[in-house]
Amino acid sequence: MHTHRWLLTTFGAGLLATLLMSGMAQAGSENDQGSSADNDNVVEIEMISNRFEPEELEVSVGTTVRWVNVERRSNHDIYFPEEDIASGRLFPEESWERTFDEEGTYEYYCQPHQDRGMVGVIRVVADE
Ligand SMILES: [Cu+2]
Repeated sequence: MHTHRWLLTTFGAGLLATLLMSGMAQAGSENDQGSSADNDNVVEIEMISNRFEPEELEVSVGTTVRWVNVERRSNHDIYFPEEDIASGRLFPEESWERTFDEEGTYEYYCQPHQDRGMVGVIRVVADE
């Protein structure tokens, strides 16, 4: 009885620690100015079939965008040439986030597949 409960607690804590650590590993370092305290404001973009889905996205200021690689094997990255911000390679099931704290148009692409049209744009508009 007691042993069983202890095991559950230990496993739970280990799982939590793993989740926390993987979350930290994924958080970008260059783009953390705004630090996304409000995590409810997250919009996802999938990387699938060498495309960003959706390719065009409009969000309000303060939104965190999360790119998720849902491919079976291909890896991709996210690169913002104007700011020289890069995610690094994302393998299947990996993700990367960026919080947008300023209005503007943010064009990006996948460096390995830019010439195949793997491009996207985020439009960040005022929060009303
Ligand atoms: Cu790609």
